[in-house]
Amino acid sequence: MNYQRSSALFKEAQQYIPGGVNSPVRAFKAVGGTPIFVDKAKGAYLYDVDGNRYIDFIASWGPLILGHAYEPVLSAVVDKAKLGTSFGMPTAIETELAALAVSMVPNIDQIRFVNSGTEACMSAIRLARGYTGKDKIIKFKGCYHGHSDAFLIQAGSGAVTFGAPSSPGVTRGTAQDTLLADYNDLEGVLNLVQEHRGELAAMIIEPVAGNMGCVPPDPIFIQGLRKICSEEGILLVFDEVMTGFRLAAGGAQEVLDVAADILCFGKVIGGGLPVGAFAAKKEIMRHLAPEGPVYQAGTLSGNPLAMSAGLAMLKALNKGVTYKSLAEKTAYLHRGIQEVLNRHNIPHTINRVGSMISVHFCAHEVVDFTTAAAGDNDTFKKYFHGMLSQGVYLPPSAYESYFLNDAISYEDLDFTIAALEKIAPSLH
Ligand code: HOZ
Repeated sequence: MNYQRSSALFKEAQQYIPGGVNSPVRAFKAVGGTPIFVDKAKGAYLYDVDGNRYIDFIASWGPLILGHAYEPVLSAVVDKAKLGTSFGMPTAIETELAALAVSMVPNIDQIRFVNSGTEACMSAIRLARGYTGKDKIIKFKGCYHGHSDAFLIQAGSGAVTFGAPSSPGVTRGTAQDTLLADYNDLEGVLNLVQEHRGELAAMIIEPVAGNMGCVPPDPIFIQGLRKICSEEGILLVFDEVMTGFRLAAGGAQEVLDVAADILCFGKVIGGGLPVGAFAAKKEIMRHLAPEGPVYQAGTLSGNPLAMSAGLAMLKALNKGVTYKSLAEKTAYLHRGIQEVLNRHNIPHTINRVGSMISVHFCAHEVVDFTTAAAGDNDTFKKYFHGMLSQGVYLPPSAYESYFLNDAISYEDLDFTIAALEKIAPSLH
């Protein structure tokens, strides 16, 4: 494939934008080479500025569940834009989307819209602290909850990909209020809770992790967290930025049958536009300004274009048919990849939940950050570039989950599996 125009654009971008990108994972640093610059996308396919076509397995990191440039979302945004793009005043569509989200997600009465998943998680923790009057939180190693200070401690995603899981710039004071536990280690959480009894406001977790690859929770672990939080008066916060409206209409809570106290959303709830949200029962949400004292605000929050995209997306997903089809396609991909890698004797572990899946180049199970980090990154690099050269776009980091979209057809999946068959000999 020819990446000439992408290379030229990347060079120019680096002059004006740090690292040439507006979010680190995009820079391809973990896999080497030049990031491809997107020209356009439709359905399952991305087209770069050099005219190459790729089957897209990241779907803008999750939100495009029904594929790129999905018609109902497009027309909703275009129609809305003609009526004005931002007011900083209330609009009816905010309530419409809020009511629909509340009807789809278990265990919430109210929702507040913000502009990104980062904002959602940051605000959720402030609310939890304001509600409980406690300062400390527990987060899990390898989980990523956006880039606000309290979470950039042993974070996953780009933070770990670029060797800064605990970022400079986060003060010692902030860091000491974030306690760390291992994903899927209930015993470790119990010890931490005992050690800090009476100090903990919240426990925040990706109920299915997607920022150390895809890592499912052990049912005993996730149910155990619920029990500990209820017994100790700690709020359980599910970061459903990736899983919300993707794994099921009711997100991970529905799939895992575990109730959280505060839910964080992003990506999907904006149909691919910049939206985040956090939600809980009234008893908790009434502590939020202007009703209560916990402050949170934003001029672009509830932006009409973003709300219209989110509303069109959730209406489509609420019909419920997509989830079965997506899970079946993802299972088909899983089997196909597994067969090829087995045939070529390439050690691997594949994790999958619904339409989230990741391939780890190791022979052991991947259940937490330590086991995810022990994958063979050299093989991953060859795999990523090999697939890219065949027209398959995968996450450019071993620490990210793939997200399938329902525009991907079985022909696309066969093409992807055949691409892997072609490059498999080079993975040794
Ligand atoms: N943190 C995102 C994936 N987990 C990547 C965002 C981006 O680079 O667009």
